[in-house]
Parts: sequence; structure tokens; C-alpha cells
Amino acid sequence: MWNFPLVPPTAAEEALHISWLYWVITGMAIFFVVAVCAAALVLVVRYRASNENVNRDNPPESDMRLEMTWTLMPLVLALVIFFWAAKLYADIYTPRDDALEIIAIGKQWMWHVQHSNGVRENNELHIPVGRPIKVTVISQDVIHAFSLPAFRVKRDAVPGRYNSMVFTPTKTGKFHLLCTEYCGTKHSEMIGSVYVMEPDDYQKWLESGGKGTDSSSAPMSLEDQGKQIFTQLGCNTCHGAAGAAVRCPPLEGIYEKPIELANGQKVIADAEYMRESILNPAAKIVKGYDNLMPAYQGVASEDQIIKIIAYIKSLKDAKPAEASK
Ligand code: HEC
Ligand SMILES: [Cu+2]
Repeated sequence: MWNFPLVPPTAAEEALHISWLYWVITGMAIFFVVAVCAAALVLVVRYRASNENVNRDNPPESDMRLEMTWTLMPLVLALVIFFWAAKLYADIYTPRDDALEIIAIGKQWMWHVQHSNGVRENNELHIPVGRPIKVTVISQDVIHAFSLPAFRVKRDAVPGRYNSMVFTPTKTGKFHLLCTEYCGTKHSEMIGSVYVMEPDDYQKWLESGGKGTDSSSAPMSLEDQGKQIFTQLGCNTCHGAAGAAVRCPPLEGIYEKPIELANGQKVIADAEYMRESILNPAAKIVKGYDNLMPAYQGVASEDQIIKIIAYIKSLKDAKPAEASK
């Protein structure tokens, strides 16, 4: 039952790099503790009051070489560690396009995982081995933290904010998935498993709708579900509707493009911006339009918003219909 060894398995490229950094820092700390203690011990014994065999005349008051050594050496070591760690940090937290995208919603007290073809799972995460995985996390209530010890990565799940991280699993198998931010009574039950699979097995798993058996019940993709929700919530009565009562900006082709706002500011239409535009449209008004969109705060769930954004993203290369201009 006891499956928490001192050091978790090392199952991702990033994990290997972070382990190296970790052990180098630990090794340095051990080296200096031993060196300082040994020096102290030697000096204490050698210069003890009863030892008359040492020369105590004229003790040196300063020694530039000594000063330089113990200033420059730690400085260089600290800078090496800083740049090394900064590089690893940037590798993990810089978004990249070649990664497989997965979204995880934290809520009291479970992880809800969404794959882009529409498969969803709770407290489990199935991913293929050998390719970068980008996990975007958000919380539906309080702050949680999505933690994968075997991959040495974790990210805070913050309400109202999409945070992401990238890692590349190198080993197949079952690993821990934890919440590492105290989030209430059942925080300790907010645990699950990551299953790293061979790419073919993962593909089969996805196509079978996450059941791993051969059935043709592949779910609807995120963007198609988003399109349905777009209609359910009545977004389509304004956006893209021919002869809509309200003049509104087209959503085709806006994803990750700069948008000019009424106050002269420019923003990039990323997921974060879209989420705000849906929940609280008054916060940022598109230039040339009026604040006529209803707020969907309390109406659209995080889950629905993720799907709507997937839908708007799928319109990235589409041309706006004449009617919605
Ligand atoms: C009553 C008509 C109306 C409805 C319904 C409506 N919107 Fe809007 N929407 C607007 C208007 C007007 C704007 C421009 C003013 C602004 O920025 O708030 C806008 C702006 C937006 C923007 C920012 C677009 C940009 O170019 O930056 C997004 C994203 C958006 N709406 C999505 C939605 C979604 C998703 C829904 C459904 C959940 C929806 N809207 C429902 C009228 C509407
Ligand atoms: Cu939690």
C-alpha cells in the first residue's frame, strides 16, 4: 500500500532535469556544511587555550585573497543555479504549440479533466508517452494546485485564471495526481492517477470515449460541444446572426489576435480575454461597439466556457459572415 518513496519515480524529461538541479543543490549544501564544520573543528582543536605550540603573535587582520574566494565562489555558484533553474522554469511554463492540450478544472474536491476530442475523466489523467503535454488548469471555487510528482511539475488552479504548464512523459505506467494546496475539509481526498500510455493505446482509449474498450461511442469534440452551447446560451442570436437586433463584433478569426478596445487599449484575444468577455463583458468593450452584451456570470459554467472558447478557437481561420459585421 505504501507508495510514497523518498523520491518519486522520474517519468518526464523535465523531471530528469529538475532532479539533476535538485541533487546538485543538495550536494553543494552538503559539501559546504561538511567543509565549514570540518574547518571549525580543526581550528577549535588547534587554537585551544591550552595549546602552547601555536604562534599567537601578530594575527593577520585581513586577507584579500580569502575575502575574494569566499565572495566570488558563492556568487558564481548562485548565478549558475539561478540561470539553470530559470531555464527549467521557462521550459515548463512557456506555452508551446506542438503540445497536446488538456484542460483540468479543480473543484472541491476533485479534478475534472477534459481532452480536446471531448473525452472527460475525473481524478484520472490519461496521456501518451513521448510527446509534450500542455495542461491548462483553472478552479471553479478555491485555489487548488495540480501536482504531478513523477513529472516534477505543478501549477496552481486559481479561480478566474487559466494557468498552464508543459511536460513530456518518458515512461508508461501509473503515477500520482495530487492537489497540493490545502483547499478545505476533503483536500486529502483530492487525489488521483495519471496513466501514461503508448501513443497507439492512448489513441484507442480516446476513440473509445475513454473506456479503453472497442466501442464506437466517441464523444463530441470540444469545439462541437462549444457550438451547441453557443446556441443554447443564445450567443448566436447576436454573434453571426443575420439581421441581429444588436450590432456585435464577429468572433471569426479573432482568436489570439489583437483587439482594439473602446478605451484605446489593445489586448490579445486569448482564452483569458474571452472568458472575461463572456462572464463580464463590460470589463472590456470592443472599439466601435456598445456595451450591450449580457453578462454570463453565474449562467455559463467553467466547463461550458472552455468549450465555447474551443469553438471560437476553431473559427480562427474562418471569415466573418457579412451579416455580423
Ligand atoms: C445581446 C447580444 C449579445 C449576446 C446574446 C452575446 N453577445 Fe457577445 N458581444 C455583444 C456585443 C455588443 C459585443 C461588443 C461589446 C463588448 O465588447 O462587450 C460582444 C463581444 C463579445 C466578445 C468579445 C469579442 C471581440 O471581438 O473582442 C466575445 C468573445 C463574445 N461577445 C462572446 C459571446 C458569447 C460566447 C456569448 C454567449 C455566451 C455572447 N457573446 C452573447 C453582443 C452579444
Ligand atoms: Cu484541492
